[in-house]
Amino acid sequence: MALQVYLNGKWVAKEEAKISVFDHGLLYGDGVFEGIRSYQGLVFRLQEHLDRLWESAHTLMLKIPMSKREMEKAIVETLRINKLLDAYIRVVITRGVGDLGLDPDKCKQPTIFIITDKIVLYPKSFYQKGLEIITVPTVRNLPEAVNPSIKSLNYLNNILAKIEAKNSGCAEALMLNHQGYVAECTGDNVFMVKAPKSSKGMSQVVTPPVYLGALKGITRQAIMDLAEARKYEVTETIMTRHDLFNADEVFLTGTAAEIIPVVKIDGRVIGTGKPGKVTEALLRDFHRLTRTDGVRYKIG
Ligand code: PXG
Repeated sequence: MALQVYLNGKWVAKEEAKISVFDHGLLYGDGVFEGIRSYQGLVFRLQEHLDRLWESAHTLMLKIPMSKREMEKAIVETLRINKLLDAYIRVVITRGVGDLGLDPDKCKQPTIFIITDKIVLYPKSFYQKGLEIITVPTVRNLPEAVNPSIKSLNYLNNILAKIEAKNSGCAEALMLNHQGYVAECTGDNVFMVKAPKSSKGMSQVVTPPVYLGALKGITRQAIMDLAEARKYEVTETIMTRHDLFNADEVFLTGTAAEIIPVVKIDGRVIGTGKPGKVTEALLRDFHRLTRTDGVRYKIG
């Protein structure tokens, strides 16, 4: 059976899952989305993803015409119909069909769709050897212009950065904010690890505060919680490229990537040049968490 897509309250075959060329999601990037994972029949942090989706929509004054509970049911039903236990879930809400003008009030009905598909994992070598990333000229959107906390359909800022990274032979870009502080990567948050300050101390796990221009990542929060459980010193601190260059470990977090070690930034080797112990411990903890924590569903 062809993959079934939830589209405005119905399930349709992938080939039939089409939207209007007058949809403002397409014409203007006017809409919001979430990327969610399920692991062995458990949807990871679904409530957090729905909360963020509703918050993004609220800021855009886009009223989602269903409740979070109904959305949860629609997501789980889509997974069941497609018999997917390990899945990537994309939930999209657009402003809907309007005319050829910006005015969102002309759009009477938001478009809602849910795609569930097999998860495409990053190459194993990223995790084993670590990633080389590069700082790109495109700065992260100003929070005062398009706040990076809104997970909107406007991803050109990130796509420009991704193109620049790939032009330089890197798979991921480090993005700075307009003041030159580290913000995040194109689809992942950034962390650094510093060795304990004293022999009795614990490793420090540091990530930039979201107000500097980053998405409040759900994986980011999970990692901060896991790092705290390990008694690491966890802080949200402003940081520069210099801080990252001189960190003992750097890693990225995101729904698709989970945790990816970074071993080189702008030609500078990070730490030993190999994935670090703290990164590996947190990745193990995260894998355990995804197998125990989530909204459970059954197929068949
Ligand atoms: N920053 C940005 C700009 C993102 O888009 C993250 C950080 C990490 O957030 P989460 O909540 O996922 O930990 C994201 C999330 C994809 C893909 O297909 C991208 C994301 C999520 C899922 C899939 O590249 N970005």
